[in-house]
Amino acid sequence: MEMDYFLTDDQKALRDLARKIAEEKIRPVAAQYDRDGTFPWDIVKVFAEAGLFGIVIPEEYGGLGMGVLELAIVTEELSKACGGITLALAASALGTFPILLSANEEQQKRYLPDLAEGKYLAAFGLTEPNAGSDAGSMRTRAVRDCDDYILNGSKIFITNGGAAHLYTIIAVTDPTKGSRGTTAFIVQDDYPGFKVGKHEDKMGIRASATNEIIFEDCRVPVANRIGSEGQGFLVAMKTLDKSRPGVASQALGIAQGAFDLALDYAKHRFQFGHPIMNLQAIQFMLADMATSIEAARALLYQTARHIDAGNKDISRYSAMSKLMASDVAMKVTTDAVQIFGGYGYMRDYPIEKYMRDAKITQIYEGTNQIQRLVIGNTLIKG
Ligand code: COS
Repeated sequence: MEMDYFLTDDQKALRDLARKIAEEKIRPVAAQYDRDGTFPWDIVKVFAEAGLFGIVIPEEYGGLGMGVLELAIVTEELSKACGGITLALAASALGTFPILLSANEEQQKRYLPDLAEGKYLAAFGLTEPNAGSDAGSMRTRAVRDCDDYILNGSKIFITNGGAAHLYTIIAVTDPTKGSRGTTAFIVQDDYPGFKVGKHEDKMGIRASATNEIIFEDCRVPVANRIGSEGQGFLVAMKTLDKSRPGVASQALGIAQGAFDLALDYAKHRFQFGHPIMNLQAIQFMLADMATSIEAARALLYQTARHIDAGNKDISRYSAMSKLMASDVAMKVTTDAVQIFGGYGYMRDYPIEKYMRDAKITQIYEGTNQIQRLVIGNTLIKG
């Protein structure tokens, strides 16, 4: 029996819906998408029809009006089948958070209904070639010109890049003020001067689009500025505080998916005259895997509840949940490959993909070293 996390009937129904989509729609095509590295538009349609793009969007804008916990539950379920395909949904939520958290009513009215419907996808643009962990050192410039800002520069490793229609972009409006001189914008892909650059060929999450986004004198209306000038870094940090549990849930789903396959394999693989599950060496590995997965889930669900309850100072727990779940995912998927032995290393078997997909969760939305820094800073400040 699964651990009882005291989910409501609505949360259980959403979990079951996501589980059904994962098993019926995603699992059968996961290996093909991994091989081809193409974007899963057919699955995006399934997500949209199920209303999943609206999970965290208020009902008044056509969403389900739910929270970080429900988004985590769905992301986890979908990621059990494929952590890459799931990102089309999770990265759109990441791109939507700045609008949800910091945009004005007019902007929310203009954009949230279409995002909730899944009519188009969103993406988040913070990272640059020379501004990764040191996000505050970004160079993309936004210069005011009457009723527009003119953007120049580029953002890299943008998840949903090229697939999304809406991009929440952080750019420098006052280069003398460091991170306090940055501003957030909603940029549409049909604005003049918006270009999609290099498409990345990745180790894992290959069904996810990762692209460079280039701004060449890209005109963005002042009406699309989120908050006031100088608040860009804050918008980004508040976004990451809400979205990092999403990475944790992706990592958790990848770990659980790999564990389920490894457990099944251990029960059916015969060596020395009996299933390898009878060997304590294998049992102990699976016991450790199951324990660490459950611990990561408990921290994630409690973090999500803590955030959804409207508590302030959520950075610490958000970072902890991402740190723990992604480290668990890497360890569990590596051990799962080990249990499969030589077969596990072969692409004919589904397990090595989980290990490749897991790695990014320790890196993006802040490396785990940055998560420790964020946690450490909250410990210093008390
Ligand atoms: N919530 C609200 N405010 C925050 C905040 C948060 N979570 N984190 C930082 N701030 C504020 C600080 O309080 C500070 O405000 P003041 O200027 O008023 O003092 C300001 O933002 C700058 O903070 P800090 O000095 O800590 O910034 P640093 O440049 O040292 O960087 C880290 C902080 C490392 C945490 C930040 O750069 C970061 O998160 N990097 C990783 C980026 C990342 O996750 N990238 C992934 C790509 S996005 S998918």
